Amino acid sequence: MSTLRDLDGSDLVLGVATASFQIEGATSADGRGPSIWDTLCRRPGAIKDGSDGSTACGSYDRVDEDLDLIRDLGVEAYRFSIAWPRVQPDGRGEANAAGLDHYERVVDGCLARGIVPLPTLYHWDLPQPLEDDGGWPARATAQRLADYAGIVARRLGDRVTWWSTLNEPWCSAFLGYAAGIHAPGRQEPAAAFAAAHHLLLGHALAAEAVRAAAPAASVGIVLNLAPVWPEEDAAREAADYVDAIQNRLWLDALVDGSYPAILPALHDPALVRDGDLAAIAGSAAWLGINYYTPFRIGPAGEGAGSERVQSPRAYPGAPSLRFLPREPVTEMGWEVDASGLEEVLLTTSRRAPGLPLMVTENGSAYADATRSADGSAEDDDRIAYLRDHLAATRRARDAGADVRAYIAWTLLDNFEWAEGYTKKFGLVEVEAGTLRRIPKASYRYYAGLAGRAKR
Ligand code: GCO
Repeated sequence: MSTLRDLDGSDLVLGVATASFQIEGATSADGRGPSIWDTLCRRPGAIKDGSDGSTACGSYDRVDEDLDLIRDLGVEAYRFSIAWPRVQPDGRGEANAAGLDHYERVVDGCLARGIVPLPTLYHWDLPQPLEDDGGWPARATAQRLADYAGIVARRLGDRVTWWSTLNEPWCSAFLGYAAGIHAPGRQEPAAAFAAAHHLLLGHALAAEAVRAAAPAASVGIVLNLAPVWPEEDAAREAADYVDAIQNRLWLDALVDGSYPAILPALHDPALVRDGDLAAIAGSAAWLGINYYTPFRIGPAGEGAGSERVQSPRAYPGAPSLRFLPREPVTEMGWEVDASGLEEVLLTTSRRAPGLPLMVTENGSAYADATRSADGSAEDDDRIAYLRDHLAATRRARDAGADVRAYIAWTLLDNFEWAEGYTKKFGLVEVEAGTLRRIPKASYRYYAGLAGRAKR
């Protein structure tokens, strides 16, 4: 057994990430309750290919096979998420032992292979009964998250050091409750701002609950931050507003205990109560950054902007705007520009001095049409993306950003939310029907880098 490395910053640790709903399948096994994503998948038209998460990669029943793939890749960290509805099928009350057992197998399987486990407590699979009671716009959901976090930390806190509470709360709040593209698929701008605040409050309460159960724990949060670049002067105001919702809302609250003045909904004392911001400030011991693309903003005008980059409805209250990605773009329509990652790491390290950073997700969707003689994908474009973004991460580190880890998204081609199975981000292909894992050229490339990093 290799020895476990701590993420102490002495070198950049490489890893891979997944998320529960995207890979597990087995959505009714061992007492799992329904989540808001199971519900959204049944809504006609919500998922591009009409698919759902009931099979996904079948990872719930393939823990050892997947962890062996990670071990053979040679990386040192595995970021995965814990499905709340497996641990608390109703989102409250007693723990479901079988659900906790599953994640104990994942954690112990990591440790046995010398891999640092990096669990995320909430990657979007809210138990449906909590949505029925109001979801994230309801303040009580924040306390539910803390109760659930305490349950998990009491079981796994002796073996896990680095925890994250939420994955990309911007998506939960603004894609879930404003744009309505993600679960629960509501289009209620006021509810989205309430959700944003309760997610942050929930993070703060959950972090406290984890630390109470596991005093040595380092509890962070994972944000999808993006540089926002106005394409012309006329777009400055819109770009500033997008930046406020995408980036400043979260960082201002976590670092200073304030919300941007430009977002009046977050200055309502009925929503943001005395003491809330004081609890949120300083509640993250590290920050995870998920980066895929910069946002170039143009003013409304001739020609449709790219709705595929981001829906303007996800920025309620913004002056009218368009997203204007430049070529080259990935299959998601997202511009490829590694300098955006370097910029976001450097600006965040200045904005949040003293907080270690991790690149908790970064990756690319491509069609993988080119095949080698043995049938495996020759995904040169994904290799180039990985190479350039890893280099950008190292440049930011060399320039002084305290970046501890680079975690590639993602191990397996999986359920890509509203895009269903139509977008492939994996280093490993999952054959439809058999669920056989077939490593791509990018897996072999990353394995080469991981081997070199350890020497
Ligand atoms: C995310 C998501 C991933 C997505 C990835 C590509 O946190 O945004 O964690 O689940 O699959 O970002 O869209």
